[in-house]
Amino acid sequence: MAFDQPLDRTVPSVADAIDRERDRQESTLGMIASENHVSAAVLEAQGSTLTNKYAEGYPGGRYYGGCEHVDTVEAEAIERARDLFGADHANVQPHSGTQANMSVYFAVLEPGDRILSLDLDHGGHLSHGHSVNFSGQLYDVEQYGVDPDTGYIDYDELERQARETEPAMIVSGSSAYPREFDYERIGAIADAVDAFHLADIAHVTGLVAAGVHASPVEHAEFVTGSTHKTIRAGRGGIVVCDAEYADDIDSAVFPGAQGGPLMHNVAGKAVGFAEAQTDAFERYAEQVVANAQRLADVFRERGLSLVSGGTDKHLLLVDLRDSHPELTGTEAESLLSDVGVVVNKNSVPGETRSPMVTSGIRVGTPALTTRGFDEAEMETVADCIVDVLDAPEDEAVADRVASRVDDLCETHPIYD
Ligand code: DSN
Repeated sequence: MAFDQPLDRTVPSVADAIDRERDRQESTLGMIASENHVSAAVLEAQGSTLTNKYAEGYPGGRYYGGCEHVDTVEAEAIERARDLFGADHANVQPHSGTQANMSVYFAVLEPGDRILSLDLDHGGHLSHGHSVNFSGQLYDVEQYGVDPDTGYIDYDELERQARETEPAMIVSGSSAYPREFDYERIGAIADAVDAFHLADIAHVTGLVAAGVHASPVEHAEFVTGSTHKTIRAGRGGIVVCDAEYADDIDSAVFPGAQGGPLMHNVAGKAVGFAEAQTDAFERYAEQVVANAQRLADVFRERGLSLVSGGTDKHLLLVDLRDSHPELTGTEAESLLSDVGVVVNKNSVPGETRSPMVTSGIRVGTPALTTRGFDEAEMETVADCIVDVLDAPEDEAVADRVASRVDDLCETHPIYD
């Protein structure tokens, strides 16, 4: 196998799968709230020779020679992250949001310490202490939730739980909670019980960077995020923190939780962060939220129940139990996939079905907004979704919606 041959000659099966995945992304409406499309520049950085380089350590202090160029890249990613989030310190090496969270836990907690975090069924994340994740196995986890009547976090109850359980850390942040967190209130509760506050902004990293979502940086010792959701910097994670914890976090990321950083991904972050510092990105982030709110308006008008009644950000959580009790989340996901609308099934507060079945779907706008969709087009998309859910066995409806989806995809190419 010649070293310098293109992929389609050396391993055509993989080349073909990559081509087909690109076609799939171009020819469907990607509405998984945690997904997005990175720029050609980020793709170029991530597909570069930086993947060949070992760089354990940090810029200016590595355990390997030949790091002068990756040092430049990482230093730039760090500076751009500090600027975007107004933070004293940034570590751009975590391979994912989960490993960013792991690093924060390792930095300041001992095994057995107590974490107070949002329940998974109420929108939380596995790495916030779920029993199947290292976080639930190493730490003693208490969970807070949303008010069953409003769908909003019950901060009075959270405060009561914090005072009663005296956690070492309170985690704010979520995967499927459609409202802004009151970071100031959680920070004050954490201070009152002498706990650390970790704000995991994985889903809203880009919205916080653009200033269209509240920032937790003033109210949390640690802020973690992923870099491939609402910010388009390629797959990875990040930690920002106060200066006093900089050394602890750096040691916890490397050598504590990880070995060599993925320098091609760090380069993707540097490029994506540069893009996020532009006015165009701020307009993008505003449009993400406007699109989600328009989607919510149409869903409500057409009778869907939304957890908390709507959204402050990029995602909606549709509770199908009232409007479509005959449909599970899995069935809704599958029906929509059949017409080219890609969403994910999702547990809802008070869930009675398994995580593989669920009673809800989560719908997000970051990727469609990257393709240039505006509110008027979101109305069309919303109608397409509800038409299919309302008539799951009507082939004429499915054909009409699939054709409309094709039109929308053709008029909104991603990379072409
Ligand atoms: N699995 C991601 C999501 O879809 O929200 C979070 O890590």
